[in-house]
Amino acid sequence: MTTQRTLILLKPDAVQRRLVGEITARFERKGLRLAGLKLVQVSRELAEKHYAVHKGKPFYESLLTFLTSGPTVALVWEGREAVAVCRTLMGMTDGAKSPPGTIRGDFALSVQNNLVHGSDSLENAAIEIALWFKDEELVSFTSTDANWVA
Ligand code: DAT
Ligand code: MG
Repeated sequence: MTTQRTLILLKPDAVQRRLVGEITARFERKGLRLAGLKLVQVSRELAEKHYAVHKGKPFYESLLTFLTSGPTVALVWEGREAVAVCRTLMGMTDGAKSPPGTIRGDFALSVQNNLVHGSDSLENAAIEIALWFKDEELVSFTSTDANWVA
């Protein structure tokens, strides 16, 4: 069993559209364990670091403007194969192409305003968690249903 941690962001459109509870519930119901949670007004500096891999792309500036346009909820989820599991729950980047049942498939139509970010590899998850959270902001605990969820 590979227990992993991954970073999820509920981006400013999710907060503005009051979808924080709905989206968080999907990760919770899957059986993932919450290890970190906070509301952040993202600075330009943090947005640049977070999306450094996209620097130079045509949508880069617009993406930074979007991520800094309002509060973002940052979460760390923990559990078996958490990185891939979260990406599956999110769906594809383009909301219009994302299948129903996924977060983006159910609630997003846009490519940019697609509600959620999720780390795309275990390596990037570690880098992103360190970028968004201090060690002391993360909590490890045994959930009471651990034997049932695996
Ligand atoms: P994902 O968020 O699915 O990992 P990504 O890492 O390729 O997607 O891109 C980061 C974000 O940038 C994505 O959530 C939305 C935006 N984006 C990606 N491709 C885009 C495009 N062609 N036009 C506008 N925004 C785009
Ligand atoms: Mg990505």
